Amino acid sequence: DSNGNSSASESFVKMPTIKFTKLFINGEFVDSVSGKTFETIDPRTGEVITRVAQGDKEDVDLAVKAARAAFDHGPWPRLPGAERGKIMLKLADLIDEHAQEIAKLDTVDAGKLFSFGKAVDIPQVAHMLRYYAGAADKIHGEVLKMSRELQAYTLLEPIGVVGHIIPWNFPSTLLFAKVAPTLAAGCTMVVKPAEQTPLSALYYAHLAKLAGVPDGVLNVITGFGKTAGAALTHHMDIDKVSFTGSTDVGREVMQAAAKSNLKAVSLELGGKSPLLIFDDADVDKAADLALLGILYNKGEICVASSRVFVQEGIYDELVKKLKVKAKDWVVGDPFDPNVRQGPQVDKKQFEKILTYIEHGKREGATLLTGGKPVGKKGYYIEPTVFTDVQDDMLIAKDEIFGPVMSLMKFKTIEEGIERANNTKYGLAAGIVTKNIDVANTVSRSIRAGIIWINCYFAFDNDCPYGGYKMSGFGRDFGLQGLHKYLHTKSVVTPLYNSPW
Ligand code: TXE
Repeated sequence: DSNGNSSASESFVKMPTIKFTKLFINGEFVDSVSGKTFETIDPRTGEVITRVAQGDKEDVDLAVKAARAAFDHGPWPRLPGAERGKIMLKLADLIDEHAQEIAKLDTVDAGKLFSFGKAVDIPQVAHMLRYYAGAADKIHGEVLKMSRELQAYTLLEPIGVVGHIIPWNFPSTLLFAKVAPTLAAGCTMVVKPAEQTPLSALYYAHLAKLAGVPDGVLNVITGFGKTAGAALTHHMDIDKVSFTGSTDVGREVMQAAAKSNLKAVSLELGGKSPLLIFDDADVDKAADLALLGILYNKGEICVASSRVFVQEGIYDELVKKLKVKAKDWVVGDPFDPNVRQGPQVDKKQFEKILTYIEHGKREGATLLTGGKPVGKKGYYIEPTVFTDVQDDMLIAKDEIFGPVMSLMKFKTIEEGIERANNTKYGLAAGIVTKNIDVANTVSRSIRAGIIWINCYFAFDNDCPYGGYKMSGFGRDFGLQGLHKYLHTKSVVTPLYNSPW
């Protein structure tokens, strides 16, 4: 049925109808210039879902040309903000209407929980469009009080043609965290979804056209990072690249920008986020939070709480709880409403995670629970918890991006802060305590872009979000997520008839 309760209805099909598999350029679905296609795989089974057009440099050139023309001569940047907002609101309504079909696409492409996608992720995308639609007619500069006899004001102008490079872990949310503010700002864009999850972006392109987004404003090039992605970052006619993905590729994106036209860059990269649980915490709740922090979206989330620091007074009790609760965490078909964890996105990610688990064992950490694949088919991994983890072990330092928790013991607040900050990353952190002084001290001492006190992943679209240190720079979401697609222009004129 429409809730995805397959047991309640025979008619619910655990597979979307695939309608769009071609590149979307200048308002049309087209084959790639080379005619090449690539497979997109269902991580539940390892089987091919469909083949999708494989875009490369020539296709990116065509898409950038369309986006450039739409920016330089088209209506989009010139429309009153409220008119852009109206079209965005229409797109939001269409997305709500199609939520079930889109959620299915992300489930078979990425292994994401269907019921969650339908009830949370896709509605969040619609809400994001409404949030930025409401801002589209409130983009204005300021009047400056100059010390000399000058009058000056600032104009906020769209930055131009934007290239968006999207990862596979949140194919919808992370796509619209970029697309929605770019639309509101009056920019035009070329989007490259991840090769693992190309399907929903194409579906959204179709809905954008239906909503009235003019041709050339939103183009989608499906394809690989080293070809289509790199063509965007090296392009001479793109004004900004907004990237979410691995830290290694983030470095390449900056190099490409530097070597080409010095396009603006924003990067949202990896993390190794700490969760600090203090002695005064409710142990049961803290255990739930710690598990959610690492197992939500199968650990494929850049803000996952992959390093859990527990104060010594409650360490043993927490370990006991985690062992029981991790066993109750249901892994299986992401269409099943009782399942809490679907398959990892692909074979590469699956193998990477299992390799890290082997490292953890070899380095001397204690495997409390999990550690093995689930079933014989697909890319499922047991919720895995390591105790006795040392800060210098690989599993405590690298982003694993899977359902693998590292548990560490600490004594004092100072020690907790120091060890939590002992990482090259700085994306998120969590604190569990009833002591407000401890919460305030820790939240101001951790170098990370978002801090959760007595919660984890608590989030809404108006909350800016991004990295410190090697987790990148620039913020997605919130009004900061809009301003990164705007230029500030100062306009100055003499106040009186002065002899300038
Ligand atoms: O990421 P890539 P991968 C981390 C996570 C994961 C690891 C590897 O630790 O295990 O990265 O994942 C495009 N020029 N995160 O290999 O390669 C690519 O096509 C331009 C954290 O899948 O960074 C895709 O669209 N683009 C992260 C996007 O970059 C390139 C989310 C991300 O892929 C490119 C994902 C190139 N040279 C992975 N190479 C987060 N911050 O949430 C690849 N791409």
